Amino acid sequence: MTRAKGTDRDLKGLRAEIDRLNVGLLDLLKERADVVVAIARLKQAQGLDGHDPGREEEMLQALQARPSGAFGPFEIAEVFKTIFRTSLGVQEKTRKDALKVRRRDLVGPEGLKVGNVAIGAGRPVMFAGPCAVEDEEQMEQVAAHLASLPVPTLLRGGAFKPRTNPYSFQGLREEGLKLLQRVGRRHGLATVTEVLDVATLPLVAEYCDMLQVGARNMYNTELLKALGAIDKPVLLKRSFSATLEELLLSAEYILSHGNERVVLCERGIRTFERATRNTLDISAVPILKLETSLPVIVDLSHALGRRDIVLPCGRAALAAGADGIMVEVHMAPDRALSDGFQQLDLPAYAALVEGLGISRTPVRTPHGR
Ligand code: PRE
Ligand code: MN
Repeated sequence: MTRAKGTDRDLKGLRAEIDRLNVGLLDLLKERADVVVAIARLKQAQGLDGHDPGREEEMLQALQARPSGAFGPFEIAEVFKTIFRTSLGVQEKTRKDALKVRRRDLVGPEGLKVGNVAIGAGRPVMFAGPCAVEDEEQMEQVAAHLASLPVPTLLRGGAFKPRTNPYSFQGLREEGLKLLQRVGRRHGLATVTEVLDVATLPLVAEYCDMLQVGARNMYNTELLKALGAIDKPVLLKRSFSATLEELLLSAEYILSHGNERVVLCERGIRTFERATRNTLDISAVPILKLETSLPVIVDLSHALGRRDIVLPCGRAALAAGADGIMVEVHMAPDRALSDGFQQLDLPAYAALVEGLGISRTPVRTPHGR
């Protein structure tokens, strides 16, 4: 009895000693992690990889060569391999935190201005217009209708069209750019159009207010770098096979080359589902908002590829925190030269705007900032 009590007391005392050592070890591990962060920053600045198996092996051998009593080479390897593995996590977090795209101050409360429209200022914005710029009459009719509605709107329209089929209509090119600019100005609408490559970038930038990088070009790093060097806002669409991390890194290309005026666009990803053209990833909106302060919009037309569900999906996008909605509009979709099946006619567009309630939406505090 007396002996057992004594053992209890010894055990308690020893455990107290372990508790003290645990705290000491943890403090040392934290101190070590701080040094790993400093090393990670240095390596990143030099473009070096975080993982260095050679260095790990060297450290392990040096540690295992020390006399260590009950804590033999095997135990040393077990513990330090775990420490090295956690270092990789620390390095990855350091790399992510250093990205410009993750800054919380990229867009202030006044939003990102394109012409007279403020994107991400608390009131959703419409990006509307035909899939492709076709002729003066088409652009005039669509633009006049858009301008007649009481919502902040940018006029979209493709002049260079990246079509899947090389025999499909490829766009009016420079003539289309001029037309888009002329009609946009006539109706006081800022314009957005797609740029396909570095070669045509100066031409496209000359005529439009915002440049769109299409889903097919999200991985075109040379184009992204070139867009970083110009003084025009960029609408960056997510590729149909891109993770959100990849989309953010594409944005980082533009930001790191000097242009911080970027808007991200979710436009559906490819899945096995065939009921829609792509699968609208609503979760992309709040996730992107957590990761970056860049505005985020949703392209309903290319995500869905059908007209009958644009309103509920548009409402979902806005409820998820989207700063705007893109939708294709044509006065006669059946006669459209591209994507006719998904374009809204003028009354359907007016009904969508009404249904989304944007004209009544009061200015609110932007989500996630
Ligand atoms: C460290 C981290 C990861 C590498 O694989 C090797 C070593 C470590 O934890 O000690 C530090 C580090 O990045 C380095 O020494 O280069
Ligand atoms: Mn289209």
